[in-house]
Amino acid sequence: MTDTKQLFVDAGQSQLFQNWDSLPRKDQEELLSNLKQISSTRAPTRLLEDCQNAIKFSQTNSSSDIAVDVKPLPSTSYESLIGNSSKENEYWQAGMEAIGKGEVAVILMAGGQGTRLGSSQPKGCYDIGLPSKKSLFQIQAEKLIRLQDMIEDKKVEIPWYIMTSGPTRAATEAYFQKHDYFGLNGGQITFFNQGALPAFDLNGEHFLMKDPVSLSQSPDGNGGLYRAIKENRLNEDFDRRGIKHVYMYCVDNVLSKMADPVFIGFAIKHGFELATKAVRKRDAHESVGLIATKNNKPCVIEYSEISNELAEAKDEEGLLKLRAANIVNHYYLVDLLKRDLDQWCENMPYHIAKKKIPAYNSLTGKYTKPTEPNGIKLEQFIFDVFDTVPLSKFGCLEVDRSKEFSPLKNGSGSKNDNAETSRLAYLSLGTSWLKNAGAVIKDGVLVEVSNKLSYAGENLGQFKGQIFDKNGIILEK
Ligand code: UD2
Repeated sequence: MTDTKQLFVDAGQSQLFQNWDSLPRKDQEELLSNLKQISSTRAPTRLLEDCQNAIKFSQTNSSSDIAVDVKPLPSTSYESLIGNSSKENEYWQAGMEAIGKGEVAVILMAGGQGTRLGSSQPKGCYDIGLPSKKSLFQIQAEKLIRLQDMIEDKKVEIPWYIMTSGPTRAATEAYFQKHDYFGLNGGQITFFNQGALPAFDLNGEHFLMKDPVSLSQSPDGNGGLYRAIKENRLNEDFDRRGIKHVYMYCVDNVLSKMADPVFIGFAIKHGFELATKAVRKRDAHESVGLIATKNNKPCVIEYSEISNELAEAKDEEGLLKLRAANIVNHYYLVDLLKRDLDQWCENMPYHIAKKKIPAYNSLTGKYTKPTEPNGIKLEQFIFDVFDTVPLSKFGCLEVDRSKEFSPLKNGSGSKNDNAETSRLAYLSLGTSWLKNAGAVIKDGVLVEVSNKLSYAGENLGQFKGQIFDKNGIILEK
């Protein structure tokens, strides 16, 4: 145990042992065990180096993105479904064929703590105010159920891997158990944890302490998915189940098309190893990453790291030069995950977020609840591996925002991306499906169409001619 102490002292962290002699033996052991657990994933010197690199990256990045050669994706890697559904059926068939052969799995990233939303529960449990009161998790489960039902002549169970973090794991798992997995077979759902990283002081030189025996830690970002796949040996599980294609998505998007056969078929038909979805950016400063190329390699420039200049840059038609908004919907060929996972885990950069982090000061023995940012949290971004894939193997499918993207990010009373906008987007989409199926919807009326009944607007012919003249109706299977 003393070499753990030495490891941290040698890394300039003697502040952790300021009160060592006055700590009871059990607290000394608890502190060392916590430090050993952290250093077993990454040496303290490496973590401090990562933080310094992230600080440098944040200082240079937004000013330099004009300097590097940033361009929209070439047409060979970009296709739009907006007003162009000619290929949609072909992609749908290819995707459904893969799902029918049991080759498709879904990975959900649900480790975020939803601080902007202000909810203490995991985001997936959130009730966005639908007449049915269904949560995001239930809506996502019901889309899987409908998709499984559409596979003819055989029972297919689409494996659903749910990444949680320390703060979201117990509540998430308990929620699914309480609701008996919303009608799915519990055996097709795998919960796994992403890693955590210590927090640093503002100049990145010292780890912050949470209390006398532990460091302040937070989830390692959605890019922690790759290390979590490795640590939880998911690639072996994919092999056991014969999975070849992974659909990965973000918990807070109520319109996310679980295991989307069109998207998977798009990647299969083009032989893409990695693919992502995009919607048209709403305005120059929407909080979304922008899918582009940097020095001819695929990339996403995050909203928190882009210069105003580049975010507002227009092309010769007066449109935003970078308007392919990332919606955290990605496709991975499992062979790519197997081939590149280790180097991704080794080489992915860290990004900094300056936060107000409650901390214990070992010098004064006092706890602080800062009103201004007092520290740095490091995180990895899931899309930081895009540049390791050649453009010929990378695809981006532009989809209709009204059908596929309405994120729940902000608390009530905010301008957009909140429970109200999510609720309206979900109800409007279901109502548009009914109209297309020939139902008569009175002006101003919204109908909730359960995804167990319809995945993307199919299977609603029975409502042709039916009149819907009041709100609050729920059409269940
Ligand atoms: C994400 C995208 C941004 C844009 C926006 C649209 C990234 C890095 N940024 O920004 O480009 O697409 O969404 O809505 O993807 N998560 C974890 N573990 C973590 C942190 C996050 O699982 O440690 C999950 C989180 O539960 C959510 C997703 O990753 O499902 C997005 O996370 P976020 O809300 O932190 O990302 P945001 O909105 O800053």
